[in-house]
Amino acid sequence: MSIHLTRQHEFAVITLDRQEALNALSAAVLRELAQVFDQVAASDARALIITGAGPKAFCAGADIKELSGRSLTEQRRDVAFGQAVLARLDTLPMASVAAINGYAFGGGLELALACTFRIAVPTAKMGLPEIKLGLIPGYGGTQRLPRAVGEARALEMILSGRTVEAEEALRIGLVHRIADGDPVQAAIGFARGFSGFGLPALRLARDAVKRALDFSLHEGLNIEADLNTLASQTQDAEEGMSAFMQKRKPRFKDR
Ligand code: DAK
Repeated sequence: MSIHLTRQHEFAVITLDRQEALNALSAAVLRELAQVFDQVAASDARALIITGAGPKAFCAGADIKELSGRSLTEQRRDVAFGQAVLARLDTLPMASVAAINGYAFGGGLELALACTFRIAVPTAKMGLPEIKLGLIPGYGGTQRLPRAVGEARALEMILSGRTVEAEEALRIGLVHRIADGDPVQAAIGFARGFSGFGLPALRLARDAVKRALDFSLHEGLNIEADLNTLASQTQDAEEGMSAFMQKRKPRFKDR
């Protein structure tokens, strides 16, 4: 197994562990990841942390050794499968945090971009270098990077394939924080900033924001109105507002 699923306190932690290939995403790893996401979805974890094993890499991308020599149909099928696996992160009941502990290139950065949040160690190096291989990103990079950092910066990063260091990544909004110490512990600390709230409201808020750029402002506002209405019907909303009025801490039950 190249993927380990563990529990740290109330959090699920996925560790990519193919250190001999800098945790590159082979087809087998992607299949394992899909299964592990299902396990996380069925668990009571308050958030998911994803990291890489070893001192060097979060994930050095798709496994380059597997990328050539396949038919058009096979390539198209595989790229669609990889996209679907990463898109699953948006449908998990809980938010996800990429704890970027080293290199995050190509598919590795795309995995991090598919997470709700990203935290990087000060020495992390990130980029979408596919252009140097005569390729372009295939696991969502051309779509999620501009949503994170804007079209101008995304075009520059993708067309040059250049490496971005942690400080720049923070400045341009590619990562949310730089880890002070162990990246998984930093990600857990970050997740504690939201993990006590009710999962339904967290999920609805994430969905509303994630869908914002897919629609016009008018349509987006309609989506927000619908999701806001859904949130207002939960028991957690009842509890949150009662607790406020009774000047006590709310006890959310994820209902
Ligand atoms: N795939 C396979 N093996 C990799 C790898 C990768 N992405 N990255 C590193 N490795 C392997 C190396 O080959 C080496 O193995 P051995 O030669 O020792 O057997 C081992 O990991 C250690 O790597 P290095 O010796 O190179 O380590 P360094 O510290 O010197 O350099 C590095 C670290 C991260 C700078 C370097 O390894 C590197 O540049 N790696 C490649 C990074 C990269 O270009 N990543 C983007 C991959 S492209 C598609 C689906 C998806 C995609 C495209 C198409 N379809 C289904 C159509 C997406 C593509 C990508 O993600």
